[in-house]
Amino acid sequence: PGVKPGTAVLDAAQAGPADSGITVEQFKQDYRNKVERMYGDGLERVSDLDKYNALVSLVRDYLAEPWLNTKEKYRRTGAKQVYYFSIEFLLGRLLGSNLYNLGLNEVCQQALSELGLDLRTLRQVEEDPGLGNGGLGRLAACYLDSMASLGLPGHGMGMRYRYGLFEQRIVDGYQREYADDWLMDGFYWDVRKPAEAVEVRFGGNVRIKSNGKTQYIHEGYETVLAVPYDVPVVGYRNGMVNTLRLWSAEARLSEVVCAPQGGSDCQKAVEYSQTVEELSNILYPDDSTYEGKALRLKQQYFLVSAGLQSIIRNYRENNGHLREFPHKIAIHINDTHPVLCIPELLRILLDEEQLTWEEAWNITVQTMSYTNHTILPEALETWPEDLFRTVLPRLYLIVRDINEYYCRSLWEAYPGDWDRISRMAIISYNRIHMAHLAIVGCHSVNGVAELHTDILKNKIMKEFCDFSPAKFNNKTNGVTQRRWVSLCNPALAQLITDTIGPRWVEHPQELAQLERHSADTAFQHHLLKVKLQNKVALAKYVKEKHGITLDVNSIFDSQVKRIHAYKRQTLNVLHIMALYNRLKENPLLDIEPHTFIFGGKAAVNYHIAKNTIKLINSLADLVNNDKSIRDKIKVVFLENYNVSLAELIIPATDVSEQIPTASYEASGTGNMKFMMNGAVTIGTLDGANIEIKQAVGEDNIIVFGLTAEEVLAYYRGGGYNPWEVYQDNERLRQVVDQLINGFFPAAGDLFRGHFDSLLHQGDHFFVLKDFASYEAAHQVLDERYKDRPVWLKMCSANIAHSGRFSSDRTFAEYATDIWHIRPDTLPFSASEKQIR
Ligand code: H2P
Repeated sequence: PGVKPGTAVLDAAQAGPADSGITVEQFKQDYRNKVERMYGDGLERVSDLDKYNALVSLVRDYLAEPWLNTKEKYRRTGAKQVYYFSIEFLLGRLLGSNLYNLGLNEVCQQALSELGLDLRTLRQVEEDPGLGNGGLGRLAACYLDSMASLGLPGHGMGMRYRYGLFEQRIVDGYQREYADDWLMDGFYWDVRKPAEAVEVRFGGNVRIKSNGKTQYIHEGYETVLAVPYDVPVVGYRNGMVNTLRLWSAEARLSEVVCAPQGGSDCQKAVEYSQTVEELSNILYPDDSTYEGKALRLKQQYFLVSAGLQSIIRNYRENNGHLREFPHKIAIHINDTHPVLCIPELLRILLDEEQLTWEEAWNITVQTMSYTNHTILPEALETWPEDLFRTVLPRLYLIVRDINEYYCRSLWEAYPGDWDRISRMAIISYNRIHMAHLAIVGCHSVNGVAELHTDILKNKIMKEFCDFSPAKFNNKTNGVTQRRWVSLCNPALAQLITDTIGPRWVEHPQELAQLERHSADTAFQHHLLKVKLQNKVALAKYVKEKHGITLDVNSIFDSQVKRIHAYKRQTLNVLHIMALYNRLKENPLLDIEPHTFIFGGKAAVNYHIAKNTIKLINSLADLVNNDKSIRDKIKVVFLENYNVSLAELIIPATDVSEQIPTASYEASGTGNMKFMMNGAVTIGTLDGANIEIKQAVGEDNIIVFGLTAEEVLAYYRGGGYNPWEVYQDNERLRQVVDQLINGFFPAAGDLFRGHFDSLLHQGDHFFVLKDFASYEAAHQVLDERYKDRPVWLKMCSANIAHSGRFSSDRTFAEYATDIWHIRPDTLPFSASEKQIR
């Protein structure tokens, strides 16, 4: 409801040559025809939604041929295909990116404008698809863009959630969760493929039949129909269109017999269909109950089983025996959610293809690879053995066998070392450890930044790494410069192209050429103008949506990401409180005016994170309404952070807050997006921040706080004493006390949980410990900002050295090192590259 984040429109020059083969005249004609055929009405009489839908439908028509050609070509060349399984794909709006990648943006903009329409307005009609939540899902979406743009035969496998995660609304400062009804007006990008639906089986029992060869007969199961919806993934001006396949759970009601006496049984059938559809209703259903856990497990199996069945069906149509499978197919497991791919592929190979265990196991391991995205214990999924056996009885037996074989090999390597074996087992203490299963069943295990991979290898997964070191490798994350610069910040993209030419869009490492211009006054002047223009756009949105007036000449300082204790939004808040206190003491204090921007969702059951949102909003109320500080600082929490909002915030930001407790943030990807848009990072030495520092040099980033090594050393020693820090630092003591002493007049005891966790529960995330150095880092930042040429040089250096953080680089590494595929071997001919 209400105001939706806007969209930038590319400048004509930046859109590059019109290589689509479609003229403005033709586009206009096609578009008029499309509207008339779809709605039986003229362009002048249909709504914006109709206009948007017709435009999507037209773009789909244009990309149909390259989509078909790409599939044909894969068939013809027999190229090895990669399938990226992920529980999330945080796509963002697709109209802009598809037009851009098709090379149609300029033509479309011109055609619409000649028809009296505005592309920007129509792009805003699009709902953000509710298919993801945080960095994990957005990374998967960046990878889809890079795979297609690099010409790699790589596809996504995901879920089509009816209601996404949730829509966040802020009511009286609190997060409230509403169903994200993103499909309400339809989703015109995907194609439903009912003929390719497959059945997924749950529950029942397994009968073992032994006449010479042991057979496993699965009986008494419940069947759910998995219906695929295919979304085209358009490569950047290369004629390639890959596929993201999204699965939806349905019941085949036509096969449920209604009793002749009618009535109630039909009612039951409808109710049954609702329980079936529940499987694909929501991303990360609440798992605090047994039923919730079962639903999550079923959802994961649903994705995996449907995805693998369709891959194998497709493989069979084009290939011979499944022994060749790993030479033709690579399956990538994004985090632990799709780890069931391993036992499910084994099940198919053993029970349906009748391969021997050894054959089936070798094929599986050679096919599968796994990325770990976090070391947080709660995210390394485990399932109660009983639940697993009940929901997936055949897979349970397979996992038990894998565990037995594996433990036997461990026993051979470490005879008598029961402790080690039980720590490394897949099943131990009645739980099934999905990360262990992933390590055992994949030929490659990678972390997402150098430090993260080191921590996996030397701490979290050390024993596994000692046992099979060759599996472990690092692939530092990346983001696509096409969405995260060209599309969201067209003015900056234009400036870059004017300065170094257009090749950076496909060869982001060429951004390094900007370094030569970073001290150039004219370049700096333009950069400043671009930033200001983006700040004005964000300020306009904030005014319309939240009624808050922002000072576009202040420093825009943003922390936008999931709300989590380790990401330390609380540290940011405490620092703002201290700054506010200083201003109250001395209203003439000479500080740069600041706008502190927050955004992000807290998980539904994560109470302290939800209270952090309330804390930020309480602070915003206090600060924004206090005339005595003369607007020196403002605080805003932007509701319902999503990709579209990020596209508005990131280009407008001066300072990028990347302040997790060192060792916890596996990589971060927001840090890369901000950097590409010329923001300066204030951050801890964690995740990819370390590599950003290496890339930009220490003068162009502001680091503070404990290192990962120091944090881990404290943990080994049993933590630290926050009381000492609290006693020693008066400003800190003041803000910590203010959490509970009535400073937030209406809050009562609301923030006692924060207070206690900082002082009485050992401050697990070192907020107090890092406070002084964070405050000092902010002071350095202010100093640098005051000297505008120095600051702008820092901004330019960040853009210039962001090429390494392109997902094109990351994906080329995955392709070569893990999947052993090369960019499409037979490039499309010039005529094939045209869309018509
Ligand atoms: C996670 C990690 C990030 C990482 C991202 C992608 C799970 O994302 O925490 O450090 O960059 O995966 O690898 P997030 O916290 O944003 O949900």
